[in-house]
This record gives sequence, C-alpha cells and structure tokens, in this order.
Amino acid sequence: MKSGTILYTRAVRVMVTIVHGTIALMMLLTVHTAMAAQGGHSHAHSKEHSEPALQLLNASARATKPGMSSSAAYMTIYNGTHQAVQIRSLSSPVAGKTELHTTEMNNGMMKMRRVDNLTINPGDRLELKPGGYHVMLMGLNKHIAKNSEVPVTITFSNGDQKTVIAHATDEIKGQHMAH
Ligand SMILES: [Cu+2]
Repeated sequence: MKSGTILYTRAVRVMVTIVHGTIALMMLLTVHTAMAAQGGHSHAHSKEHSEPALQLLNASARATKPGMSSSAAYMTIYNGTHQAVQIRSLSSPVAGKTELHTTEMNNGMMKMRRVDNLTINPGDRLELKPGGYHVMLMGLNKHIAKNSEVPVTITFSNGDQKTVIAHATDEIKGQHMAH
C-alpha cells in the first residue's frame, strides 16, 4: 500500500497547487478590477506616478588643475515624494571618497564639515552651492578636465539611488578649499 499512499499524497499536492493557483488568480483579478475602477476618475493620480520622485538637477563640478586631489560638485536635490528622505551615501567614479559637506564659519574661519543623514522634507529642494552644502570629491583618480562629465550617485533612505551627470566647469564662483 506504500505506492498508493505516495499516489494519494501527490494527488493532494496537485489539488493544493490548483487551489492555490486559483486563489492567486482570483486575487489578481480582484486587484485588476479595483485598479480599473480607480483608473476611470483619477487622472491626477496616474500622472503623479509617472514623474520621478527624487530628482538631481542642474549639476556642475569644479574642473581641477593637475595636482589637485579634491574637487566639489553642486546641484539641486528635489524631493518629490510624500515622505521625508535622508541622504545615506554618495559615490562618483572619479573619486576615492565622496561625501556631503557643508561650509560654516567657525571663529572667523571658513570650515567644511561632513554631513551625515541630512533630511530633505517632502516637496523641498536642497541647494548645493559654493559656500554651503556641496558634494565633496576626495582622492581624485584623475584630473577633472573642463567640459568633462562627472557622474555623481546619491543613495537615499527610501532605497532610491539617483545618478546625475555634473558638467565640469572652471567658472564656478567662490573659493573651495582642499581638506
Ligand atoms: Cu568639502
């Protein structure tokens, strides 16, 4: 009767699979119906979903002269999501280390300091500009030539990872110090 038991077990398994499959299909159909019902009168909602939630805009980087080991990049970070996000980490193929920095006056001296986990509220724009927040590119593995393109990638707390191409220029106003 051993083979009979196996056969029976198999038959049960097949039935369970069929039942599971049917339930999954029914759930899928229910979801589809619900979405179809919603789709008719919520144009604004679908438009919202087609727009990128987090955006890196107008990025530029300081072109370097031979011998310079660090540089800075600037941009606008727009949080188009409905939730506050934090900047978790940064990277760029041109630099050994990439960090978010801010510039502050400290006892009459301009000083730069690393900023971790900076929060950007929903709908807010964070301006990275000379004399303020900036992307610090340290340990450059090559000279950043004028008019070259510098990719900068930012990873956010919601898991989003965005890359922007910063255009290298020697026309950024304001001094930038090396560390
Ligand atoms: Cu810096």
